[in-house]
Amino acid sequence: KSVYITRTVPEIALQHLKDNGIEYTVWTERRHQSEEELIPILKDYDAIIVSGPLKVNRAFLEACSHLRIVSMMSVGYDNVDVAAAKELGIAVGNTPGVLSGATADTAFLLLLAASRKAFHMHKEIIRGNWNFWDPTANLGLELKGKTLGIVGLGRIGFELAQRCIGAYGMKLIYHNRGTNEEAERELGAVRVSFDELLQQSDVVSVHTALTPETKELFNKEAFSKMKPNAIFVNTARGGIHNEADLIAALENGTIWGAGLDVTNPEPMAADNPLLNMHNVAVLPHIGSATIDTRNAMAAIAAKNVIRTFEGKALEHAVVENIHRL
Ligand code: 8YV
Repeated sequence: KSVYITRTVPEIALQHLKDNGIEYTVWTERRHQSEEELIPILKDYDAIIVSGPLKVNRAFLEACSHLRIVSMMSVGYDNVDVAAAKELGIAVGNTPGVLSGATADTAFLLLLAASRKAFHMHKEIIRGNWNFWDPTANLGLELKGKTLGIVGLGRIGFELAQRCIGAYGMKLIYHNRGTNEEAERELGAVRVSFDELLQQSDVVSVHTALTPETKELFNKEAFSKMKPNAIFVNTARGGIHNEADLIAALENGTIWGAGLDVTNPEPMAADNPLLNMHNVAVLPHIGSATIDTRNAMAAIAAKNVIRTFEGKALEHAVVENIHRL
């Protein structure tokens, strides 16, 4: 049994595979392998551990139908055709839960950075522009008692809300398909329509998956319904906002600021106008990038492979292993 790993992963994943007598190959070059390039290679493998933007679509899965599992080292699986995997009997695993705290921290960091223009100020010092100030310069916004609106309130949103409530006593409203009873009970969350959320929130943070329904959900129309003092935070997927519309909304003062860990496309070009805006904080998709969290994700991704080969149910299944013993 052998596994192909599309990028360098924490050692713990390799250790788990070794301990279970599973051979592996890790692609260590610092470039993304295309789907076409991978298909002929994968004929010799029974499993793949995926991190990054590989398009695991129907054509890819059909060409690699000898794979028994696509093990995502991520919570997101928007790049995987789940229906096709199911039809072809290929399991799909992911790594939810363990990355919620780190991702919520990233959203909180971006929110604070955008509200106080921190990244811009930092660049100003480096540019040699800290020559003078007056009491009306460099002013940001405070978060105390304001309203946090979460679109897609699940585990990550819950942890962000805990931070915002604990630090600033923020009120929590959310827009989900269903009710999040735990958040209503423990955090006093109130479920509202998407439009109500846009109109009432001082901070709008996105934590939903990228799906056909959420693709470019944040467009010109949505931004126009937000408060002029609102901050938009996206740590989910860049495809959920329309980037040209976001840039226009920030330039026109339709909204006040933005904190982005995800962009569209990724990587972002160095001349993107978002990088030179006062009230915008951008990070290069580091939501889950802590040593602890990436170790935990790597361990689950490896265990999902091992469990598939053992004929057992996955630790975390998007599509369950049908060859269970
Ligand atoms: C990482 C992520 O970018 O979990 C996700 O959905 O986007 C992130 O954790 C990455 O996929 C790590 O491999």
